[in-house]
Amino acid sequence: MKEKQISIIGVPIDYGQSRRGVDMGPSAIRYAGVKERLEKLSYTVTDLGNVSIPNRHKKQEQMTSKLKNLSQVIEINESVAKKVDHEIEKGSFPLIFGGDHSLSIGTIAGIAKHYQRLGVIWYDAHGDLNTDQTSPSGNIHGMPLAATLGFGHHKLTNLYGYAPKVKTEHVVIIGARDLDPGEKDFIRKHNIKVFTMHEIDRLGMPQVIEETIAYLKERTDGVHLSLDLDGLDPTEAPGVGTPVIGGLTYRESHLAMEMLAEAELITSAEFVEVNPILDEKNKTATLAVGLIGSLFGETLK
Ligand code: B3U
Ligand code: MN
Ligand code: MN
Repeated sequence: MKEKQISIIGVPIDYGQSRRGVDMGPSAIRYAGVKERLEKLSYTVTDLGNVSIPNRHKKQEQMTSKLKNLSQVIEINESVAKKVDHEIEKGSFPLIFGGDHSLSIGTIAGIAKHYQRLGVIWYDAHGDLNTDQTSPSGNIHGMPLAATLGFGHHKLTNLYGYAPKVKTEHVVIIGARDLDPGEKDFIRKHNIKVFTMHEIDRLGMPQVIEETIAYLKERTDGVHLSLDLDGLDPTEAPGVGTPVIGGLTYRESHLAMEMLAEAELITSAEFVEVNPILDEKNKTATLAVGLIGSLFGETLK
């Protein structure tokens, strides 16, 4: 990591999906000692607290579209974008904790305006490439990557006043194993670079990350890591809303983070979908903090 300043931003959003408890993810990650862990690596860490979340009871969503809680998701992500934008302006590395994955619409909106060609690594069991047309659930956490690439509901794609944020050829998905039919069509049509579990099993994580680094290094001028904890296997990360069997291991994931640290590729990052209510003794948040340590060079120092 080139920046020695890290700004932590919590986004306790749960409006992008249907299971309660993911709003406590940022607290769980803080409780697992993330700030101290990074300070030990001699970073200056500022915890900016949480972005404020509109009350569920005060503001009942009228179902104007099939997207669930659209107005709340928009409102929250506008403030996420603003906050992240401001921290990059100050020269700090934004490190965001979720909350459900719909928050990426806001983080990437705030980040991408600082780059000509922002790259994104999407570490996830899912593609999050649904649109309002293809979504089987209406849950916006299944749509943030599509929205970032300029596809889907115009209020999502145009968040923070511009679209698209990222080009389809600047994305690498790692760990996918639960893709909907519309997402598979999207991947084929736009030729998105995806390492499914099939490819990871065949090639091994070292080659997958080497290829990812080479691919993004030659095309992009900054890389955002969006890590959904459900990319990992549910035995190691049980505290997630939509676990999918057959995921990435603890060791593969640490190796991935260490290789990214060595390559000095990552310019912003988020760790999302931690749900402490579904967890076992804060195992998933503790795992997230371990991965953050590796991403910031713990094993190199
Ligand atoms: N693809 C499904 C399920 C899903 C997406 N992201 C998560 N689950 N975490 C959907 O609802 O779009
Ligand atoms: Mn996701
Ligand atoms: Mn996921």
